[in-house]
Amino acid sequence: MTSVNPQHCLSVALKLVKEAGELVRDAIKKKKNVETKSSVVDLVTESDKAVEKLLITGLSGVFPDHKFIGEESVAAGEKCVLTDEPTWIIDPIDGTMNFVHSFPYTCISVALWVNKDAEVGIVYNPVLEQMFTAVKGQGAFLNDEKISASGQTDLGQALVFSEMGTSRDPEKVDTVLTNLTTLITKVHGCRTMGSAALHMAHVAWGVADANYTLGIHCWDIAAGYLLVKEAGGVVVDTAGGPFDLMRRRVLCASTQELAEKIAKLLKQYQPERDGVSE
Ligand code: LIP
Repeated sequence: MTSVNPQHCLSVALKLVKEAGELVRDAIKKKKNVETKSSVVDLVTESDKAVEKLLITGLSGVFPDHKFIGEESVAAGEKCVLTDEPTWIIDPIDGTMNFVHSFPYTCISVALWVNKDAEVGIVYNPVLEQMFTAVKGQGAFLNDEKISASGQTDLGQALVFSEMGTSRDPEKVDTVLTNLTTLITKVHGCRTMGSAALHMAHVAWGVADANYTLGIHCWDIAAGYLLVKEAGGVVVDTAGGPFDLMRRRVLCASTQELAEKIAKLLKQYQPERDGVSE
């Protein structure tokens, strides 16, 4: 089994993520060059590309044998393959739509997975200066203070986050709206803030009780997965079964009981897996 020194990996990645954060904090105030990818609302800017380059260059300089899955590298044609090898999974700007609008709910998401399990997770909102970190087995932290999931089990008292997504496929859009219609009268509140990684970080923080998204990519949720688990929450498939990072479906919650209650209510949707063409 391949092994890494997770604390060393965390400290190397943290330094680079803070550097990248300065770039995002500066760029969010300025005019952006926006391009579209899979749909007219799937956006990329020069900052997404610059942050990904900074992170991959910096990490591969220290860890030359490690592999990478980066959102913008995959968009540019790189393979999206998760093996047992140490693999950094990077979303340089999660919440690009928010970033484009200068809405300060956007983040850098960096995770290290080894043997197909998460070892390190970082989600950083550089605008609000919120640094969420986790190392497997060592808890989850916000700006170095330990955080915990809320422990909520009551659906009627739960604040539930979800995402609209960037697909405009009618079946997908219908699924998103059906699920909101189902949940709105059963939960305390529904929120959709525009960054799946931050949603998961907020479940870990205990200020949201659950988050689900259908059609999400591995780079949006690879770090949030570890944050939620290390904060005492659960991460499962949207139908309630075991979580599969490449399946593009995630449901996380403060408790197993709450996750099960939400999973039972959700209409399901299965997009093409990440890395399916490999
Ligand atoms: C986006 C996420 C958002 C999700 C979109 C998309 P990007 O990531 O922030 O939560 O709904 O489908 O994946 O493109 O901003 O990194």
